[in-house]
Amino acid sequence: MKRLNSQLQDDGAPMELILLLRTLLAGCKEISFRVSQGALAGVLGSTLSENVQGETQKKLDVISNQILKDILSESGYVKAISSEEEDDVVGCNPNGNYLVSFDPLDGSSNTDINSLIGTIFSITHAPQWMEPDDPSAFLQPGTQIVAAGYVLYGPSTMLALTTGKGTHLYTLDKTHGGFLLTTANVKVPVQTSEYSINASNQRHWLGSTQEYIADLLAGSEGPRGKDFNMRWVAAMVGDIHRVLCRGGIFLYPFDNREPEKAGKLRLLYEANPMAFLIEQAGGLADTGAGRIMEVMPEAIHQRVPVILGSKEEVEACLAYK
Ligand code: AFP
Repeated sequence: MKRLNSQLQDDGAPMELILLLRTLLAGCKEISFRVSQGALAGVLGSTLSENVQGETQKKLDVISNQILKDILSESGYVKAISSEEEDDVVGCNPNGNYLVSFDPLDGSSNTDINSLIGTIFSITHAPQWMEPDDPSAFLQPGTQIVAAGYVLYGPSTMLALTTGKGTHLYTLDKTHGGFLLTTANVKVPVQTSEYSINASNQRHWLGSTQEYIADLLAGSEGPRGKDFNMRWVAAMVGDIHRVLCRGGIFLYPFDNREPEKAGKLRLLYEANPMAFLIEQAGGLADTGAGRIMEVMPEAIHQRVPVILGSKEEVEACLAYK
């Protein structure tokens, strides 16, 4: 099986980006080990602190964030990082050529129930004009991303990665610590009968979302003329991995609980990297008002509504106004 380096070289990735990705993934391998230790290593449960999102931090959130912050800041390749777990950007090497945004442990509400969690990351070029702690440099649309992916800490540790030449899936061979290519150029089926949404928020959705989901629920007796199935992992990495592997539509749409927040998911380190992976696999990724990757960020923790997955199903959803 092909190793990660070989695929990245075939895709024309510059050597410095390959070295940065290897560094980031070395951190993810350590996170994979810490996660696998679970209760044996005393890493479960919550801390007494909240992050900038107002969420109680899990011990593994803090551990994962520190691992990535340390390994990236020491690498020399990175000018600054932005993390879900950091209020502000963290300046690294003033001469670094890349910016890295990441959610160190997505789905952390799943840590204490041994369910799916993962790391999501997005890499852009660092503008030469920026000071290392200048957040404005991160306010680039998703179309500027040079590499994006996630590492899923599941029964096997898997990497989904794109550098703009397709989306490839790799599996960590823990015998020698390498990520081996297990699916090249994965493609999202254009049609699906599977949707993914937290249905407990139904009363808060916009009317168009309520109508769309109601028609899915009506199944073969309704206007769609076929039955649908539903899945919700409560970890974006798990739901998106399923969509990449067998199709589907994933929605975390705008809802009225906190109208000042456009949705729950964060643009820089959740929505954009997943949108890049899905688009490179032939799917669509939209906010409901336009392509996710064309949103011009206004803040590093900005949230956006997310509707992404199988092309024809996303188009069907967007037709509800
Ligand atoms: P946590 O990391 O706080 O568990 O949030 C995970 C997440 O950002 C995303 O991965 C899930 O799709 C979504 O939130 C789940 O949200 P609900 O808990 O509202 O279903």
